[in-house]
Amino acid sequence: MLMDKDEFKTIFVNNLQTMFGKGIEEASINNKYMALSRVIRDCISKNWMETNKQYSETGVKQVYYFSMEFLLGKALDMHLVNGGVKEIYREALEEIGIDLEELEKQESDPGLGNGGLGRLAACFMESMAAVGIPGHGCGIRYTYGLFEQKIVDHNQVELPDNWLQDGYAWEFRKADKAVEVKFGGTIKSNQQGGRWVFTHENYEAVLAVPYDVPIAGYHNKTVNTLRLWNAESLHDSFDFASFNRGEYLEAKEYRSSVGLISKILYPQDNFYEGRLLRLKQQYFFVSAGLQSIIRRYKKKHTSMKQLSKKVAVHINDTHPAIAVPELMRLLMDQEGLSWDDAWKITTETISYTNHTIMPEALETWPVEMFKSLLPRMYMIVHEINERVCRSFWDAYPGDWERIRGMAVIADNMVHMARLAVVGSHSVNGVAQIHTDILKEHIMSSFHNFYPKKFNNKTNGITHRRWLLKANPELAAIITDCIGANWITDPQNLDEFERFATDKVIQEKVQKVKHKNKKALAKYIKEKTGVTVDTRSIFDVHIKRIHSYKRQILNIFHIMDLYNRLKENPSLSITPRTFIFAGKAAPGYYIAKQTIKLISVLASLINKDKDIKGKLKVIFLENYSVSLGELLFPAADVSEQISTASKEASGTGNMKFMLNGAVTIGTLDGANVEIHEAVGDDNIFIFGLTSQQVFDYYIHGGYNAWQLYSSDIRLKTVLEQLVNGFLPYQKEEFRPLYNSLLADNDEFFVLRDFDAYAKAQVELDKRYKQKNKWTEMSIHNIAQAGIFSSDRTICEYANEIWHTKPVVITKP
Ligand code: DL6
Repeated sequence: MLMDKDEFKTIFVNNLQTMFGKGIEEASINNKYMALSRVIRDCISKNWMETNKQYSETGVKQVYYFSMEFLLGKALDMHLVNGGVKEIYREALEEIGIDLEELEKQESDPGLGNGGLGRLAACFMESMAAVGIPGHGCGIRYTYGLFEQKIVDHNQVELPDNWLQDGYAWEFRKADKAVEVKFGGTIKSNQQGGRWVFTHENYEAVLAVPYDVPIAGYHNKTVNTLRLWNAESLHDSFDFASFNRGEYLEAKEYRSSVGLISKILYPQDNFYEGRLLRLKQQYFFVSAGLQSIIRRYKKKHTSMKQLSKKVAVHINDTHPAIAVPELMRLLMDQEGLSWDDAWKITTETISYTNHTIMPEALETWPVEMFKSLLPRMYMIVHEINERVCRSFWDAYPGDWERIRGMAVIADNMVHMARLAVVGSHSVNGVAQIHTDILKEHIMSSFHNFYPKKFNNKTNGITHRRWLLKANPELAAIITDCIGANWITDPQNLDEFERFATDKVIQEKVQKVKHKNKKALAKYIKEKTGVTVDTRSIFDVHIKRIHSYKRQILNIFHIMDLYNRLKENPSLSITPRTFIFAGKAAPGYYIAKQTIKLISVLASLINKDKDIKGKLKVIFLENYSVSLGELLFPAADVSEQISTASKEASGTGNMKFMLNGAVTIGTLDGANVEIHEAVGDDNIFIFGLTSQQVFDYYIHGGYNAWQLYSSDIRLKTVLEQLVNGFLPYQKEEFRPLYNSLLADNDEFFVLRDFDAYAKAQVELDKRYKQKNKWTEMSIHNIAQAGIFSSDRTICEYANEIWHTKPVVITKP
């Protein structure tokens, strides 16, 4: 990076001239943003080339992280922070009358992911570069990211997210690295020289063009690559032949159908919808990615047999599981290897992470669809299935039911999780409890058969984005107390523990929290018109809207609190601002109703003078990485209240604790490990355990009606959903009401209500002791180090990928 202010200014001004033909006076804010990005891009490019050169020269093993989603967030500020130039550039720009923050607002926030899974992939990319792991991403360059959410008349409305509209400053189109991906058609096989040769005929070919995004490390020279593939027509130039034959219109149609492949991100989180286009997207980026990996590998190696020593392919959930048969195809059909050699290399190269136990998220494809879209893939999957079923049979002779539950093809469906398990050498869950559930319940037969494959890698977040960048003033306090080592070695954050009872530090931490709350309050006012009390508890529930995440439990507690305040306006509670944000999948009716309920409730509560401003409810629209960066630093309370066993890990919980918010949560996902890290006194744990939840599922005995009838608070709030209490059409929330009573409350909201309400009373009491609360807050920050994705990435590197950090030396 350029460290000299004057040199920076000269290059910046020069960029304005060469890129836009303008001087500072005439240039628009966007011109200035682009010129600044170019300065950084050019600096990074030098390190990028050098990184690739050194990777190639040393022949170090490369990791490729295959993911359908990378929820990156904005890049400019992160580059400035990681490059250590933010203050220098801010000052330099100020000297020429430019406000850096105004330029930062110009950047679009690429929403190429739905939630936790995509954001995890982005944190991993940042950590790999920071730690020095030669790790690259492989994904899709969606023209439209996750929809933009607006709330209109209490309803979620989805608008397209045209994030590429003004261009994306951080991508490099590499047309010369394009590859062809084939769909449909037929496979002809014949024997040549004693081996089977397969030829693909009458297929539809699509051109996959990579757009590379540099991922730079923190204060080092490593720049890894995130390669996003764009689908293009093979014949983009005017096709005179087809025009002459009168087929021009058809050709145009082909072009638009090809473009569709990388056009949209499917907006479901933890939910699988078996669309043909989705399967096409999966094969498209996996095939393109693997082809380019093999092409690169072959530049240095003549035998494919060393592939797993030089390359690790990691698949982020089952979405890229087609990598198993595709790598087999490339090794056998293209490279001429035998089945056995190809299988050994494939399984040694690929590893798989499972991110959910929700049955509705498990991917299975109808055999007919799979076979006609990907005929060669089907042949290979069929053969894999035959072979693994034979080995299952040897282990469990006669146990048909078990084998049916493990077969890759069963009941006329291709089971992608099973394909991922059999085709990889490592299968991991994302928090200890989740891995245990995989081993003991969801994948117990596989665990029994392949005990050594299963392992846990608890998720993490990049503390550089989520603390150093998002909450710079808290970061500065920490650095003043314990030095800056925590930035590269986050476990050092635990040294901050000894300041937990230091009154001076407590006061500083309180001041920063209050400042962050003021910034959020300002944003809330701008967006919703509601004034919130910055001395109230900021109780924040931000994540996808999903029944298992139980936003409804939070809402019921708010309704009950409101009822009690109406009955007794002088009730002694600490004023509370309940803040929600999150998107609902467009076709997920109950989730959309949940948003509507929050919004309607907010309109009722926020204008009720009787409760003297003690309660406010806010729904912030369009939750994104950028909005998260405003919300986490301002939160006092982190709501992590999913039904135990359902949330694989959660990562929002880690972002909150890192910023000093205290968790109220169930023993689910990584909450369990957060609880272990901070101890009973620094977290509010309540509710059913996952064992109790499983007991209900297995033995029955849950009766929502009984809970409704025996708890007057529950009876009241449930009736308020349907008796005209809410300022909306009376029957609007009947389906929600029915899901809790007629359908017997699948996620145990009623069962956990009492425990949740009690935990909230305890929380309120503790918040009143200001310094005690801050002490809790500091404990949380100090124990957040183990939840850094640097730790997670090192575990993946050591235990799964078997690769080591590399120090990139000066060009
Ligand atoms: O592992 C990242 C993230 C976890 O933190 C969440 O708990 C989990 O719900 C999420 N899983 C998915 C699964 N989607 N699919 N398939 O998003 O992963």
